[in-house]
Order: sequence, then C-alpha cells, then structure tokens
Amino acid sequence: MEYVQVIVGAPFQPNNGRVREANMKSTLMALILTGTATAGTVTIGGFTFDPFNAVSAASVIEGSIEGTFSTSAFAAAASYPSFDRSRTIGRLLGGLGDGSRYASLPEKGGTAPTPNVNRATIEVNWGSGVSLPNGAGNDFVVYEIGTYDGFAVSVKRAGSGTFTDARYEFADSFQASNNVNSVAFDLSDFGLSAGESISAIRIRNLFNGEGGSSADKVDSSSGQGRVVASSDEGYSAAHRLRSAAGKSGFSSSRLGGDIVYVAGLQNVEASLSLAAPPAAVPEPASMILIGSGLLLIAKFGAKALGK
Ligand SMILES: [Ca+2]
Ligand SMILES: [Ca+2]
Repeated sequence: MEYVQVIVGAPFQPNNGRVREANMKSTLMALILTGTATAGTVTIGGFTFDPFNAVSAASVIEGSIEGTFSTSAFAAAASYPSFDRSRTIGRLLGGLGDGSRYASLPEKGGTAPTPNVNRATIEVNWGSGVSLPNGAGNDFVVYEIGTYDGFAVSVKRAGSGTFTDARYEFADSFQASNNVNSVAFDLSDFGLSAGESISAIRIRNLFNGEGGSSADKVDSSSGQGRVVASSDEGYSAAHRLRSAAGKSGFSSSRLGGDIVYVAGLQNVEASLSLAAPPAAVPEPASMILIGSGLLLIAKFGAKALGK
C-alpha cells in the first residue's frame, strides 16, 4: 500500500517538476488532478490572466471596512466560462448575490471607520498550501472600482510568518467598460528573488496629507514606493505620497479603496506532500473529499494499480 496526498488548489501543469518528483518518489502513477478546468485567459484593464489564479479567500484582519457593495464590474468578463465572480473580494468577504461585489476601506462621511483615523486591512490568499511565484515582470494585479483610491499592499513569503513592508503604487490603467483601475505589482519590488513565492497578500488603507503628522509617505520622490508610516524609521526623510505621477496626494474623500478582485499574473502552485502508509488498510482506490474540496486524499492499493 502506498499513500499519496495531493493538495489541490491550482491546475498542475503537465511539466510541473513537483509532480514529476512525486511520481518518482512514490513509484506510483501519480494521480494528477486539474481541479477546476481552465477555459482560457481573460484580459481586463490591460492585464491578461487565468481566472483560476485569482485569490479565493479573503478576511478583514485589522479594523473594519465600510462594507461590501455590488458592482457591474466584470459583467463582460462573465461571458468567459472561467471567470468566477464569486471570487470578487466582496463576495469572498461574505457579501451576498451572484454578481460582482467590492469591499470598501474606510471612506469619508457617515460613521466610523474613518479615513486618516482608522486602519483597516484585508488579507487574501489562494487557500492552504497554494502560493504565487515571482515570475518575470508583474506577478499580480489588484482591481479597484471607479475613481482611484490608493491603498498599501504587502505580501507574505510562502513558509514565512511575517509580511513584507507595504508598497503604494499608482494605478496602471482605468478601464471604463468594467469601471476598474488596475494596479499591478512585481514581487521583486517587495524584495523577493526570482522563483520565491508568496502565500498571502494584505491590502491596507492609506493615511493622506490631511492626516497631518500621521500622513503616510513613500521612500521615493516619485510619490509611489515603499510606504513609510509616521511611526517608521526614516519618516522625516521620506517623500510625499502622490495620487498619480506628478500629482498631489489623495484627498480624504479618496482614501476608501474599493477593492474588487486580485488575480495572479503567474500560475499559482499547489504544494504536494508524501506521507507514510496509514496503519489501517482501506479498500483500494477509495477517495475522500474533505472540506471545501481543496484537499483530496487518494489511497491506492496494489489491485488498483494493476499489480
Ligand atoms: Ca516578478
Ligand atoms: Ca475607488
């Protein structure tokens, strides 16, 4: 009896080295699962990705958000069979409905949370054991609804317990048909080496110039870069954060980032581990699907392998 555990959270590529390695180690014909079938790529706001690489889980891990709100964004993308609007951030945070929903960070007016006063952070990931590698160029894109409201992004190296410093970046484009700004990030800019991967992304609200002495700054005179908060070392020498190249900062009415979708621009990778045979020998080829379907344990007997 051999025992193979396959964690499925991403489409295994035919030339996936980890799968090949597992094949050799296990001396079994590996069960290769493609999970959700991929039906091609989608291009939104100038960035092309396989929707399977979109984040699939989100939670508010600091403060609170304004709420989740429905949007017509990605209406056209719904014609792509592989585009799943249940992966929009508002839906992942529990917002109801079958369309797209975004999540708003603290915005001006109404009751708390309040920009420049309350911090709020959303954490997103691809499920347990799934990571996004640092490939060539940009590695993931965050889509934000309507008028661009800036936000800070940090990433968690796979296997690490801590997040990198946060970055703020200008929007790369605005696509009117989907009403979204696209903001693409290169993991190299967070200090990752080529091939290093991340297991989670955090999106936090910014404090602006109207926050007075607590306004967030950046480490570059361009107005985008590593975010330097007022409590950080080097704050006095840091630079004004700008809403776009050559522009001034955000007003406090433009700090409620409306985060709608986060997609990997590289293929996400699922971890795969081998374990010792279980003590009890079950019937051959029994398959157990656990939880949300991401974890599948396949048990092979000699009979099932034709031996
Ligand atoms: Ca990269
Ligand atoms: Ca906005």
